[in-house]
Amino acid sequence: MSQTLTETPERAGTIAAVAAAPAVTEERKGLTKKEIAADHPTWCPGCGDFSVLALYFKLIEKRKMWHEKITTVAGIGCSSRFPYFVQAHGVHLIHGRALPFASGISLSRPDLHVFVFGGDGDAFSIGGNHFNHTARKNVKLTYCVMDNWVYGLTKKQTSPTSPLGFKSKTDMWGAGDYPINPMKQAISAGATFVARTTHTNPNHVLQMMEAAMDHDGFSFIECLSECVEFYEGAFDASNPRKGGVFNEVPKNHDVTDELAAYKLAGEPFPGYFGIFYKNSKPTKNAKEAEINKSFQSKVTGLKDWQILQKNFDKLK
Ligand SMILES: Cc1ncc(C[n+]2csc(CCOP(=O)(O)OP(=O)(O)O)c2C)c(N)n1
Ligand code: SF4
Ligand SMILES: [Mg+2]
Repeated sequence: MSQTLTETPERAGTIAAVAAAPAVTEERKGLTKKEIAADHPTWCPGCGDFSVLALYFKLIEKRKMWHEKITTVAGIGCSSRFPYFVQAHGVHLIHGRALPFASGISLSRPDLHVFVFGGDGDAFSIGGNHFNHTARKNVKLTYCVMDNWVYGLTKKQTSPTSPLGFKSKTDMWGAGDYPINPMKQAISAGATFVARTTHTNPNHVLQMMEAAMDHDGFSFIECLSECVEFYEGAFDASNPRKGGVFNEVPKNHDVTDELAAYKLAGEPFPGYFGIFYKNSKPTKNAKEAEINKSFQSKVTGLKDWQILQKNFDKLK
């Protein structure tokens, strides 16, 4: 015969002991890198994605986030393997669909800050549609695109950010399609925080991640992240250690000036690094919360099935 757990004397004893235990008053310590790191990343040695992951760990440590508050979502690609390597809640979703899934988490769990990581292919090819719509809806989450100007996982195809003339398995004679400009696209789609950084400048990446996390709205970071296997040297011109230049956004740039941000985004490579655009407008989260509140006030005291029935009745 089956017996419920509470019927056993041992279980009853445990429940009583837990109830009698004094409240834990000790302040909770932040996580260490060892506690956040999961599997060993399967990226190629030297891949830029390693730095981005290391800086995400730093952010978690610095901001004292605990396991149950960390949510990392990604699509498909080398960069999108990200959640596997973080010892916390995470989703490795289907190609290009990370943002709608992450939006659902963000809207239903206001106590979390959702981070989405992914590649240029995932973000701007198959997921291009979702990128525009999540930006315009101003869903509160941070989207960090690890842009390597190529499809890495599938071994070198032209991506939407590959420059003209880039030779790949899909463009043996060189890419002929004009690349998109992720910064321009983010600004024009309505993102309320738009920043650019590069994996070769760790302090800067962390700074951008922190600012993005603190932003109440859709925050987008384009993080250059070199694919050493299929696009070696792509970003040398932005790396002072390789003879390039790392120019920060000019101090007098007004981040609330959309047109100025757009112009900054149009500068030829290596361009500028930092926050291009930041503005404040009501988030999808705040609007939905308002709708829920007003709806709930109309159905107080009703059971779930009665609310559903009321809705169905309206459709008749
Ligand atoms: C529906 C679908 N189409 C195509 C693929 C094959 N595919 C897997 S990853 C990828 C591109 C990944 O490129 P990117 O997002 O730039 O990531 P990277 O590997 O460069 O980090 C493609 C085309 C797939 N997995 N699913
Ligand atoms: S193929 Fe490129 S993007 Fe993928 S892990 Fe290797 S270096 Fe990184
Ligand atoms: Mg890529």
